[in-house]
Amino acid sequence: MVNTTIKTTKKSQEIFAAAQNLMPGGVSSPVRAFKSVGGQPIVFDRVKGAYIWDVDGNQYIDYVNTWGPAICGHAHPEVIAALQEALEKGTSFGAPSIQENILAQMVIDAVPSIEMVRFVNSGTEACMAVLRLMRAFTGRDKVIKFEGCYHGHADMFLVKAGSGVATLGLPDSPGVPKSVTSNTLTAPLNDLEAVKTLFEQNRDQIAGVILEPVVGNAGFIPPDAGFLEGLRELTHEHGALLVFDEVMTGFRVAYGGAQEKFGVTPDLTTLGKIIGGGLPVGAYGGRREIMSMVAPAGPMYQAGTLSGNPLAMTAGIKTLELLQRPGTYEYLDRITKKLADGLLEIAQQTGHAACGGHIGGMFGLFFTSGPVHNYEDAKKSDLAKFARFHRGMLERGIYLAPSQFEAGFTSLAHTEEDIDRTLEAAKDVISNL
Ligand code: KE4
Repeated sequence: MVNTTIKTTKKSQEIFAAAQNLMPGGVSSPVRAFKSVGGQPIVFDRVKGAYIWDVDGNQYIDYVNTWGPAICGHAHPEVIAALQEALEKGTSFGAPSIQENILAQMVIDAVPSIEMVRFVNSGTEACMAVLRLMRAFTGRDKVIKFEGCYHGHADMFLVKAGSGVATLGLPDSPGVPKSVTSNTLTAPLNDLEAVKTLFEQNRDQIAGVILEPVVGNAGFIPPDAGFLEGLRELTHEHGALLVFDEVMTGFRVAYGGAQEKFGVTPDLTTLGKIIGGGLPVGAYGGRREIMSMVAPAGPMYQAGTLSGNPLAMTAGIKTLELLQRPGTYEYLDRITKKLADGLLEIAQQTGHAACGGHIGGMFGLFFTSGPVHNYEDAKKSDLAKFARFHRGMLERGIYLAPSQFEAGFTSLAHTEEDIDRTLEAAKDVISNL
């Protein structure tokens, strides 16, 4: 049993205080600042397997997994060895490499919708490019996204989610002109009628529909039965494209992603996180006739200095090789189910309104009776209680995502003992919430 008693976080506090003078909010990405759960973020010193060590020497069991990529466990020895070998050959080529061919073939073999793929450097880039491709292929400008879904920080996706029925997007962030988001339509998740209405109101103007097939960015919200199938039918009927943003779910909920798990094949897919094994990567891919529009094969322009970086490709190749080993997803499902069901049981047995669940190596817990079918439902959860839960677990050496509107992640490195330790800490924390 790992000893995750937190002694002091003095060094974390000193380093984070200095960081705030150097970088906005002291972080390189907003969610890391712990704004929505309060308290100070811990500063990582190193990670290995299922564990984090902070700069004060405290050890934590990690359920953020660097937001998904570390599905084989942090710093897997085989990934590290492959990277060490690749490093001897240089850090960047800016030219074709065999590694791109190898990873591209693995992605094509794994993901049902992908016949051709383009590598980029982040999920945001992948989603930006796939939106341009949807528009280029259909000649239409409008796109439907869902409230609470996150597709990176590109202007056209930063849309104020209208309450209730779908609305024309209004900028959610300063600096995003209305002209950019006016073509972004929104609908509540799991609401096929709202999507039908949008198609009727914008006949022949909608290039496509993009969604997280299992939502992780509004907390964990799986698709209702028939929802994905309904979107597939609607987009076919209206000559629009269906795009699964599998940056988070790709290789996480199944080796072939949510599209394999649910048996619904989109026209285009975005990927990221796991396929880079922890190094910067993104990708978009789909039917050959659509991807053939991408420059230089076709006229739709998209480029990147570090795209297809040999180190990211190497880490991705080794990670997918590890994930192909027999029993991977059965193990992930088993330990994640034990964790998610255990947390829910503890919350409900101690009288808290709670709901949640898991799919593959992804899980979530809301402090609301639920059920949570969409972002509006998710926003009804007790955010203050979640913040206290997060803080209590952190103080007991359990590192959860610092926001109610994020999913949790397990890895092949998490043991039954780690799960038992986590549930033991949760019993202590939740009973005192
Ligand atoms: P990146 O640009 O952060 O690589 O990917 C954007 C993105 C696109 N699509 C989905 C479904 C995603 O989950 C993400 C990024 N996920 C967040 C965590 N929910 C990244 C963490 C962060 O923003 O710091």
